[in-house]
Amino acid sequence: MSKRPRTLDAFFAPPPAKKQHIDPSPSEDGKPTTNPPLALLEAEQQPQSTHPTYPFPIPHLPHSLTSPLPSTPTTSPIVMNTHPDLDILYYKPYLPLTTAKTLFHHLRRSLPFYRVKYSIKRGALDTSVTTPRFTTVFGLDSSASFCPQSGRLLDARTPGKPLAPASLLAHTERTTGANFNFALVNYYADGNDSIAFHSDSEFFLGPNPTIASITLGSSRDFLLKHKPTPSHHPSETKAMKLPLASGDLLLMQGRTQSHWLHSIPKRKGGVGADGAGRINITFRRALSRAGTENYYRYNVGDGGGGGGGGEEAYKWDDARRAMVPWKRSGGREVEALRDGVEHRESFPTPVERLE
Ligand SMILES: O=C(O)CCC(=O)C(=O)O
Repeated sequence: MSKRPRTLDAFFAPPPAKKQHIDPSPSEDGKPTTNPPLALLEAEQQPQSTHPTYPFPIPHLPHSLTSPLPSTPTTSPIVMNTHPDLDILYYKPYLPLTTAKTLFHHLRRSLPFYRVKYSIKRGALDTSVTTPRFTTVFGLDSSASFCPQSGRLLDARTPGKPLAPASLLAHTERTTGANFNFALVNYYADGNDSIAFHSDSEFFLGPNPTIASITLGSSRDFLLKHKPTPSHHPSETKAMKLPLASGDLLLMQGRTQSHWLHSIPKRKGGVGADGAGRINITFRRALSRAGTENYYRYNVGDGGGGGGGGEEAYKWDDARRAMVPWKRSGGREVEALRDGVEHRESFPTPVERLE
């Protein structure tokens, strides 16, 4: 396997050029594509990213997958701005179907995921809740460069945790003109996984954050409704439904996060139409240290893979076709964990989220 130096630059540099494979299966337009079938993708030897808080090394996106990323989106976006405070560009699709499918399988196989636990007060009782989906976070952490006086981010391009889908992030920046520095990746294993109405108007993203949200795998409904208004606008009660499909991109911008709520409701009948589960990637831009640390703590814990109070890490098991708890074994993985424990810091209370 080719070894690359473990510098931060290396995380953003494209992997060395590989021979292109032609996939005989047709794309949406009936022509052969340059995306490799999964067996070939697996056979590719990919350089890997390591970080003290990764429970295992993470392979880069294969060159055969990133090189065909089109320089412009497949379609012009649908502009959604006729409702009050709504400002969304809906690229349907953003990625070709075959690229989205290969990316889905690669990310599900490569990334450590976590099942977030938090506690809420129900009457006098503290109740523990497990978020019904898998999540993981890449990008900035406390090792990034912040202004000591204001706490604001100085160097947005210095990754704390290297971004696994970095080339996709760069492509999304080129398409949308927005800047992002971290990614939340969600995996919905089946129709029972969901996220309740909430907005991504967290303090550390600034007042009107721009968020790019990409769907890979099964289609799921995405609901949008206005936050309560003094005039009880009908968009508060009648939710808008977008049937997000594999390869779609939603760019939520302007006043969308501060004035609207969104959700992925549970879906009857278990898995989606193609039986595959769904990955959602949201690219965001963090602006301040405290919020960034909170966000990591909330979504990943200490990233230690179940050791000493962090969230338990899960990894996709191809044979069992399910996420299984990641178990520590020997060698490099143990080293990474040991390093992770040494780097553990104390964090303030978790970011509040509506579940
Ligand atoms: O899965 C999605 O499309 C939405 C995800 C979301 O709203 C979030 O993670 O904040």
